[in-house]
Amino acid sequence: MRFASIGLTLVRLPLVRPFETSFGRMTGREAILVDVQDADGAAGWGECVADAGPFYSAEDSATAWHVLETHLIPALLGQELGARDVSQAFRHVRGHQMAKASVEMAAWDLEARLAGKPLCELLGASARPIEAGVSIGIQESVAALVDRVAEARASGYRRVKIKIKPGWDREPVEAIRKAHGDIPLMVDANAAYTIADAGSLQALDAFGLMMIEQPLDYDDLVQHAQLQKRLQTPICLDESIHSPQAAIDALDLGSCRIINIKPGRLGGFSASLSVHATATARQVPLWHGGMLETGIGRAHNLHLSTLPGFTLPGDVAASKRYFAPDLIEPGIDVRPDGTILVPAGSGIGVVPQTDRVKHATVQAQRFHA
Ligand code: OSB
Ligand code: MG
Repeated sequence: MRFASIGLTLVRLPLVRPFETSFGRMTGREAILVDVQDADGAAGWGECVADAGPFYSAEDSATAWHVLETHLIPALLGQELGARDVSQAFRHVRGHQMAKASVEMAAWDLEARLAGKPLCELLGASARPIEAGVSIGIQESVAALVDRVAEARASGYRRVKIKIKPGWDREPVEAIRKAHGDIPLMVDANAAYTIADAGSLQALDAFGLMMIEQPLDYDDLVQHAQLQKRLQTPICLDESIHSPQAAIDALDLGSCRIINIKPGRLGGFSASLSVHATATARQVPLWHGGMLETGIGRAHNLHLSTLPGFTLPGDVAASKRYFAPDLIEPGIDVRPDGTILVPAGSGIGVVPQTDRVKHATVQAQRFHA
């Protein structure tokens, strides 16, 4: 495929409910939509998962826009490349995985559309229903949290993840176990603890959690390995797995027993396929993470989730939990059995609604070869 033009559109959407993690409270979501077009005007879509501030990782929307405009888009325009080669074309740029992933994933969508195939087939899998989990933010009270878990269960979701931080860990977990029994339950700390807090994390061993996600610092592997030795509950790494090599290092060191794959965090699908290969070769369970994506990024996530190594329910929930309305129509929905169908059709199977994008647009620019 030849990259004739690339468009960037920064959108800002209100969230249906505020989402609070140990790193902050989000009431809206920013995203850069990327469309890559060939000379005939066929388009592939991607979504940059960087948000307004550098709180989950070092990137934000402004750094992503800058790196896309100044370094990544010029490396692609006019080039004849397959989707598999795009990440190589970005090798000279260090870091900025979310910016890289947004355009790399758009290239995968375009290549699949040009081949008339669903994206999951280009990725080496085939459509299957995806087991959906929910991620529930920190609430104003334990009672409110217990109610949110009840709603998620009533909607059919296959597992519940709650956000924790020091002072909001043992009590909410205990309350959920009391009210909801032995449901598949896990916690995500988003790097809120230090190794000195090992005692309060060990206290969670009593509750039979599926895993504790990213308890320690966002780039740490060594202390996670020390902590894992002291915990019965498996550690799952999210933030720390920023590259295929980090996944290898984490498993060699014993820093985690489960990995969450987010293509945005890893720099795109090629890097995600590499982590998938590493984990499946070592029989390490995988699940697909989420970044409060609009329907565009959500569709990408569902296609990647069809790969066989994704054995645990992912953070792939229905559109209506995030945006009303989503940028795509119809939105993505969860079925009563707690699974989500991969959008059918070629590529990711969805395109954004032009009027909704226009309404949400903050800034837009198109670059030509
Ligand atoms: O750590 O998994 C995370 C959302 C934004 C940033 C980081 C994370 C999350 C979530 C929500 O947990 C996942 C989702 O529902 O999209
Ligand atoms: Mg996480």
